[in-house]
Order: sequence, then C-alpha cells, then structure tokens
Amino acid sequence: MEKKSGIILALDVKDHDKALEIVKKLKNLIDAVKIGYPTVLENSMNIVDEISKTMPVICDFKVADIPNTNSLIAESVKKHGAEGLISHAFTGSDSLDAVIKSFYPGKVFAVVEMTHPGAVEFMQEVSLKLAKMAIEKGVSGFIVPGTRPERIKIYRSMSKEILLLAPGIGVQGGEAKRAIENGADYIIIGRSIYEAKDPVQKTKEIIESIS
Ligand code: 3DU
Repeated sequence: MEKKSGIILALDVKDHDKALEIVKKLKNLIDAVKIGYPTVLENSMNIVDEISKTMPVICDFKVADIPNTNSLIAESVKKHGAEGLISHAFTGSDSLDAVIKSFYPGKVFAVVEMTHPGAVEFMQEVSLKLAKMAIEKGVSGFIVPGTRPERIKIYRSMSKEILLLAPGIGVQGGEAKRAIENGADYIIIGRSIYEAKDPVQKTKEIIESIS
C-alpha cells in the first residue's frame, strides 16, 4: 500500500455497480479501499477479489474471536486478495497473534480505540494497554480515532514506525488536517466522499486540505 494521497476510501456502498463505479472514479486519488460487512454481506467476497485486482483492499471485519476462529477468518480473507485486515485487539494477545500469523504477509491493523462516543465508556480505559500489546505482537498499524486528534498524538508517541489509520473524518466530525498533524499516516473517509455530489472534486478538496 504505497502512500500517495494518504486517503483510504471506506466503501460502505452496498450496490455492486455503484461501488465499482466509485472506485473507478477515485482510483488515482486514493491509496486503498476499505471494505466491510455492509458491502460484503450484500455482494459476497467476490467484490474483494474484483477490487483487489485494481488496487489495495483492506478488509474491515474487526475480527474478534478465539484464536482458532480468527485464524480461519484470516486465511479466508487472504485468499480473496486483500492486502490488509482490521482486527480487534481487546480479545487479547493470543487472538490477535492468530490473525497476524494467519494473514501473513498481509498487514493487520488493530482497532485500539473507536471514534464514536460509546468508545469512551469502556474501550478508552484499556486502549493504551491494547496498543502496547499490539505493537509487541507485531501489527502493521492501529485504527485510531479521527474524532479525537489528541488521542492520535498519544498513539503516535508510542511508536514512530506504526501506521496510524484514522477514520471518523467528515460526517463523524473529525478533521483531516488535525488527524494528520497529530500523527495519522492515513485518513479513512466514507460518506463524505461517496455521498458527495462530486466525489472526485470532494476527494481533491480533502487532499488539498492536508497537503
Ligand atoms: O463515517 P464514514 O462514513 O466516513 O465511515 C467511516 C468508516 O470507518 C466506516 O466504515 C466505519 O465502520 C469505520 N470505522 C469507524 O468509523 C470508526 C472506527 O473506530 C473504526 C472503523
């Protein structure tokens, strides 16, 4: 996943043709496409195969099971050409380790703290511990909250090398520039782009705002 614009498109678009159309339009402006349950449940994993042929895909399945099940999931995702896989970290080091080993040489990104208000109820309390464990286990990066740039700064201070991917930009209230200034390597953006009147123009504006 070569870094050019620093933008990852969250493709939560259920309609197959619309999803592919938007990827085609934005292909040269974005570094990767993140695909999650909404798109895969409607289209099967075939859509991951299709898009992976044209550009890097990160599967956002927030894997969160026992080690054996996690391995089975990661092996299957790998077969469909995804370069990245998002896993939860709260299930513990053995579960995360299973994802990393089974998805290798693909990149695993651990969710350490989510963007929504509910994430501060339980998750934030243990998030730095999760991050420390995830670094020790050898993840490629973290999913960090673009809605809380001050938290991104803390995760950045834990490691210079770890990739920080920040969703929560735009509709959820986060600002692209602030996420980047506080240490995010990539910003993950969905609705602000794919629901825009002109997604190409919108993406160009976001790129402009962070460059
Ligand atoms: O809010 P948006 O439409 O820009 O989409 C954000 C995407 O990132 C969406 O797929 C969501 O499931 C994912 N995500 C978060 O928004 C927050 C997280 O903490 C983790 C993933």
